[in-house]
Amino acid sequence: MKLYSTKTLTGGALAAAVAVSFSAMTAQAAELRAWNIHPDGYPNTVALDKFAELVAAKTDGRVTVKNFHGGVLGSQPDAIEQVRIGALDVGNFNLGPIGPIAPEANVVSLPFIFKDMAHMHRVLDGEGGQKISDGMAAKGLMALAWYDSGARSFYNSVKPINTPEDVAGLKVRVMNNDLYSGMIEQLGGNPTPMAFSEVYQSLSTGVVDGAENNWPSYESTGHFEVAGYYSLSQHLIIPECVCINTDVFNAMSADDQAAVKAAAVESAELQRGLWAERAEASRAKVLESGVTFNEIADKAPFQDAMVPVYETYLAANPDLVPLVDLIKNTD
Ligand code: BDP
Repeated sequence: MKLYSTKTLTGGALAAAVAVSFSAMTAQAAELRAWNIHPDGYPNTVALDKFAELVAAKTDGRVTVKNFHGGVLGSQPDAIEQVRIGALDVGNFNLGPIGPIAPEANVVSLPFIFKDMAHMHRVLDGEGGQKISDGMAAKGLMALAWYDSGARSFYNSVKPINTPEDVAGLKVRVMNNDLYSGMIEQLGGNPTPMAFSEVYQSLSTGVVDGAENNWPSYESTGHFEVAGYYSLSQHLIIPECVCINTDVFNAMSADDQAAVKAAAVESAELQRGLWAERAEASRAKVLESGVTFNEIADKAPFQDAMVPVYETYLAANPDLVPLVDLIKNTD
C-alpha cells in the first residue's frame, strides 16, 4: 500500500493534501495495488474495475485501487506471496494455488467435492466458507468476497476423454497444487505444474498434451486453438477470492473496512452475472470454431479413482476431516 502523507507531496498535490487534511485530521489516501491474471473484457477484469470504482466512491477517495490486469505483475503463485508479505495489497486469486498455503482453503481443490456451482455457493455462504476464510486470513490473505470460476474440465490435442484410461499417458498441465498432480497421477497421466501464461506455448509445441479449465479461460487464452478436444469432466469447481493483505485491511478504520468489503461483495454480484453469460458465450464460440466436445456418460470411474487423493490429503490434515464432512453433508 502506498501512503501519501504531506511529506512526500509537493506543489499542487501538497496544496490539495493540506486542503484535505484540514477537513479530516487523519487525511491520508491509501492506494491499493491489485493483481489480476485475466485480460480486458473478462468477467473478473470488469468486476475488479467496478470494485475500484466502488471503493473510491464509498470511502470518498480515502482508499483507491489500482488494478494491474493481464498478469503483468507476474504469475499467480508469486502474486499470492506478494499479497501475503504486503508487496501487493489485493489479488483476484483462484483458491487452487492458495491451498498449499492455507490447508482449509485446499478442501475446495479435492476433485468432485462440490456437486455443482449452487452447492459450492451454499458451502461458501455458510460455516464452511467461514472456516476457509479464517484459515486464509491467518495466512495473510483476507477474502473480501468470492468470485465464480465455473467447473474445470479436461482438454487436449490428442483425443476425447471418456474414461480414466483415456487420460493414461497424457501430459497434463495443472495449477501448482499437489492435489492436482495426485489427481492426474491417479488417472494414469503425467501432471505438469506450470504457470498459466506458459500453457498456450506448451500446448502448441507438445510440451504438454492437455490441460484443464473452465469454458471462459479455455476460450480467452486461445487454448482451444491448439487443444481441440474438450471433455466435460467437471472434476473441479474452485471458487476465487478478492483477497486483501490481512494487515492492510486491519489497519483501516472500521468505516473503510466496511466500505471496502461492501465494494468487493457488490463487485462479486456483478462478476457472477457476467460469469454466467461469458460461460455460455465462450462455449458457443469454441464449439463454432470446430472444437470436438463430448459429455462423459459415466463419471463414477473418475470419482472412484480419487479415493487415494482424499486419503492422502486427510491423512496429512486429520483436523480437516470435519470440514470435508461438512461440505459433503451440505445439501
Ligand atoms: C483460471 C483462473 C485463474 C488461474 C487459471 C489457471 O481464473 O486464476 O490462474 O485458471 O489455470 O480459470 O492457472
